[in-house]
Formats: sequence, structure tokens, C-alpha cells
Amino acid sequence: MRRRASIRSCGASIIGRANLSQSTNAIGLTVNQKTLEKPRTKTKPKTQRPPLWKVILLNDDFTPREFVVLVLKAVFRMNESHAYKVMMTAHQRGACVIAVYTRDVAETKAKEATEMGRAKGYPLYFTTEKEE
Ligand code: TYC
Repeated sequence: MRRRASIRSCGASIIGRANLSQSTNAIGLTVNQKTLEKPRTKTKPKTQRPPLWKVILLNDDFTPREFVVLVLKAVFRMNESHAYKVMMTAHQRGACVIAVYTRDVAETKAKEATEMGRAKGYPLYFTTEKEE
């Protein structure tokens, strides 16, 4: 009986470099061997972070302090003492960065908070600014 052997490359792909070596096996066939080496350089996948936007609270002379605190608690999920400190900072310094979010969230919250004041006839104002 005559057998014909057909040896084909399996086409496996190699990441990094490979050294080819040839040897003869027990039944006289030539065997190609690939020795894998570790790649010398690593490529780090880059994940982009979205830019952040600051929400800024501006002071005015008319909005009651308690109302500013109420808005900070409702829209920016602050507790009483944090909201009070933030309100006092804006009151004393003229403005205060109160939080950072992605652009959409920052703008939506600033509008919502400003609108709460407007609905009551107060000039309370929140603005946004891109963080450097
Ligand atoms: N200055 C206001 C007052 O004395 C209170 C206030 C604080 C208003 C902070 C706005 O962002 C503000 N009634």
C-alpha cells in the first residue's frame, strides 16, 4: 500500500517575532519549528477620557441664602453642610466652582438650577466652563 503524505502549513498567525528552525524527525521528515519570542515593545491601548466642565455658582444680592442651599441640595445632590459651605463661598468670594461633569451633564444641571431661581423671580445664576 502506498500512502502519500501532504504536509501543509496550518497558517497560524504569530504575534511578535518567530525564529524558524529546521530539524529531521524520527521517520525522516523535515520539521519546521517556530519558536515564539516576546515582542520587544508593548503597545498600550489609549482610552480617551471626555473633557470635564465646571459648574460655577455666581453670587447675587437678592437670592435668599436658604434658597441657594435648597437648589444645591436638589440639583447637585449635596448634603446640608456641604451646600451651606458652597453657598457661603460664593457669597463671600463672588463665585464658587461647585462640581465637574461631562459637558452635557454640567450644562443640563446649570440650566435646571438657574431655572429654579428664575421660577421664583430670583437672579440666581449657574454657568459652565471647560476645565483645562
Ligand atoms: N448673597 C445672597 C444674599 O446675601 C446669597 C447668595 C449666596 C446668593 C450665594 C447667591 O450664589 C449665591 N442673600
